[in-house]
Amino acid sequence: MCIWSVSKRAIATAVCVSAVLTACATTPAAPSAPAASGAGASSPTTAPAATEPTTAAPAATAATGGGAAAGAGEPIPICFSVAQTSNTALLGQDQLVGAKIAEKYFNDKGGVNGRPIKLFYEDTAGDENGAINAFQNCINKDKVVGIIGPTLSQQAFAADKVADAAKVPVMGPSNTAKGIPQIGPYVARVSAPVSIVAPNAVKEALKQTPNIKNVAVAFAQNDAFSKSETGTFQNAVTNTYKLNLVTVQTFQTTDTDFTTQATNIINAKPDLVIISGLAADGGNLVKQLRDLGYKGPMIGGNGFNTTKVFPVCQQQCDGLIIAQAYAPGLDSQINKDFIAGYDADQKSKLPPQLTAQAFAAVQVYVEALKAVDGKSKLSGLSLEDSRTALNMQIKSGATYDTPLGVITFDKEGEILQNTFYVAQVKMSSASEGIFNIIGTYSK
Ligand code: 1QQ
Repeated sequence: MCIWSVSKRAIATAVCVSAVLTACATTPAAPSAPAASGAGASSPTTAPAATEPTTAAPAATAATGGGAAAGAGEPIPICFSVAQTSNTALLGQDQLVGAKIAEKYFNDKGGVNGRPIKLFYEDTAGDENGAINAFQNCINKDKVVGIIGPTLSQQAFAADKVADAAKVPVMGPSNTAKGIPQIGPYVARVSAPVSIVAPNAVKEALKQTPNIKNVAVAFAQNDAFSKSETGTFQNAVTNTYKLNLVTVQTFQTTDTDFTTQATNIINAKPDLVIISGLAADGGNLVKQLRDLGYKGPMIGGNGFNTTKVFPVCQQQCDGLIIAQAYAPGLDSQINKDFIAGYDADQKSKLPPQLTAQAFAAVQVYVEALKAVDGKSKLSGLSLEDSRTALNMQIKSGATYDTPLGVITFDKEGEILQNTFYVAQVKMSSASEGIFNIIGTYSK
């Protein structure tokens, strides 16, 4: 259903209603749920420069004492370590909002069996060294029971190893590349892999434009997630849908001029363009492709899953198709509570995917810690034992009713999630738009 049912009507703002209704006239209806996610954005096209030092911190060592083991009434320390600075902050800002809403929400509900949680916000900036430094602060300075972060898979492949070696649980809030849970036994993720989520976007594009034959692909070759995602997209194009891959263009996440790639793509005369990059680079490529005259359908990968991309590609974001792991219309109490928290904080009832995944990551830690504490009081466990017990609990097969739906984790820490979505961007101005849900895929 594209139009809100009565129970969902409360989550449509006036500006979004008109955009959704316009989109309804031109796009197929989603089978069930949600109409749209992500309200307008007003951020600049580039995030502030990194301010955190990137020099290597001392090697991680397993901290002893304090932390979760401290007095029964004391807060339980958890690290929320994502990109607050650098271009990656376009994505990290969404995550911080979700974490802050969750921290307040779960503490208002009594925290972990009466003990509040305290989130330590360590900035990873946008690269591997930033993430390693931040994780070392979490482990050795903040002495947390577990870490949520980092923003990028590219960072996770470096920093998660540090946490794993120190036997500190890591929950990836947005790491979607192949191989993340396999980094080590203390790693898990709440962000479903691109290998499952991304192909739905190709299916939706073919539904809208059945005569697509020739496909151009572009990806950021210095980014692990983008390389993983383009592999999935290229496999869907050539093997699943037997389409022609007419050109594969590469770029760097730091690029701003995409004249060469856009020209090469247009010269290859594709019926569909698929881009795997991050928000700033990917958004600029979309804009420059349109500016140079490409008029056909476009798919953006998970790096576009933020309203912060709207001021980058501006009106030219319109029509972009993006697979998502969250939709605001999910009809559950926890999702309604999450949306109410988002509305109170952001004055919008359409939280984006990264915000929902961050909330879910905090929720999983709170509920897993409650279960651990129920078996043997955290205040009686050493910090090391608390970390190990938290990790074991996450991988025990327990389920969590989150805004992403009911989820669980396999023994390797891979999320098992049932429902995914495909959205299409509908811009209402040069900087404001919504993700209008056009497809729902349940396993
Ligand atoms: C990854 C991603 C990013 C684009 C999410 C913010 O999926 O790095 O794995």
